[in-house]
Amino acid sequence: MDIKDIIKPENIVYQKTKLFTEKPLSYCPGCGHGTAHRMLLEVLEEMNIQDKTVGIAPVGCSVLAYEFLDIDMQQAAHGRAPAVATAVKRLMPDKFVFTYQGDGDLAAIGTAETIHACNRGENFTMIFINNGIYGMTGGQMAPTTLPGMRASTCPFGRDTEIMGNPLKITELLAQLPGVYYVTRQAVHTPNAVRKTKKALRIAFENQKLKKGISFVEIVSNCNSGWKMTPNQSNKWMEDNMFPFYPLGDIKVPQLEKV
Ligand SMILES: Cc1ncc(C[n+]2csc(CCOP(=O)(O)OP(=O)(O)O)c2C)c(N)n1
Ligand code: SF4
Repeated sequence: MDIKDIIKPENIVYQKTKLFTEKPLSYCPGCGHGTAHRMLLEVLEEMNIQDKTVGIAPVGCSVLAYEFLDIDMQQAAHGRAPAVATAVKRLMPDKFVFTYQGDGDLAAIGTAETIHACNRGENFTMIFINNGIYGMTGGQMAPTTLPGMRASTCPFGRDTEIMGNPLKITELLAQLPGVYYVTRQAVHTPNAVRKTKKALRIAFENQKLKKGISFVEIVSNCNSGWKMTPNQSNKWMEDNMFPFYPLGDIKVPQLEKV
């Protein structure tokens, strides 16, 4: 039987969103970045806001996000995405603006930009991919590296006596008055993917209502940096990352009286 006889429109139940470009993703097989991209694009498509959205790409493995997402994108220097997003949103308030950043980008190099944009209550969406290390540059320790977790700059595991404690930046940001909605999700199982998509939808709906920062952390794997197979890394993430970074909503707005 010819493949064309199988792939008929009526047989297709799931396919690549048209908001992905034709560029093959540069991520390692098994990495959560690609799934996170897809969920983001599905939400933009379902809200029909793809022509009104500007994404700010980071430095890190997702530096090339502008090659993969077929929407308007601006690349920012490492850690500066929230500052660039502030300018874009203020100059074009009718646009939907989001940042997409790793933990090295958002919680280390861009700590100041992150905290101040959140504290000011800028009206955009922040997507934070936390894989516990600096993926792109070879798996160095990040502020998010767990106690005892191995990284290329702490090959015997993070010793908090010497290297300090991990930073739960998401909980910290939730304390700030300019931050409206904070949630921590994952993309390693179909159920987790569904919840992430719902969270991203809420975040963009909040932006429509001009509510301030909506912050979606996605705890993710870096199977290459962790030196594991994709399956091992997902299991390791469940056993080690989730107890320290529990999934679920952290700050949910109270229902407003109508
Ligand atoms: C100011 C600055 N410092 C350091 C670097 C080098 N650098 C590029 S990517 C990267 C790590 C990125 O890690 P992360 O943000 O966690 O993203 P991931 O690759 O894990 O997705 C670093 C340190 C840089 N480009 N600019
Ligand atoms: S190095 Fe890690 S974060 Fe980067 S693409 Fe590979 S698995 Fe993903």
